[in-house]
Amino acid sequence: MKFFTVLTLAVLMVACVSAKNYTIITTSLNWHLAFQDCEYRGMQLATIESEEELNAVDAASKAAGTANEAMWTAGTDLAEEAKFVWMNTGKGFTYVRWAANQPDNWKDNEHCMHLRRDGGQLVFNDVDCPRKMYYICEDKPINCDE
Ligand SMILES: [Ca+2]
Repeated sequence: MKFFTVLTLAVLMVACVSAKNYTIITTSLNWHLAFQDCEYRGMQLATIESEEELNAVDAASKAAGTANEAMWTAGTDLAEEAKFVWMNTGKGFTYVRWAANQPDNWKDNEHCMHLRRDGGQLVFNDVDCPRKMYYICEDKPINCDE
């Protein structure tokens, strides 16, 4: 009995750290509507917290046939200029791959973070939040505390 309890806990712990499942949504929306739509779908706008996760997004965008499209993530510095956080976790960026000379807050009006492809590689850039583009939803995290 104890063995199975330990086994079950081990399985749950693996589930808690399992790779995120990213879905590319090929409807062009502004950042707030993209955030809202991922929630409506039972997911959340994507967070990218490691190179492995960026690689997973890269694979998902290629699989979706949208490799060269810009895509919203949940990154934003709307609340505090130059302090980028993931809106759905409240956490600061732990991994970044900014495009050259980004973030530049161009015209003092760029507060939402998207991914674009520079030289074949997905990179981060800050752009104006009302801009419409594709976006990435991810499965909501499993609550490991329950
Ligand atoms: Ca920018």
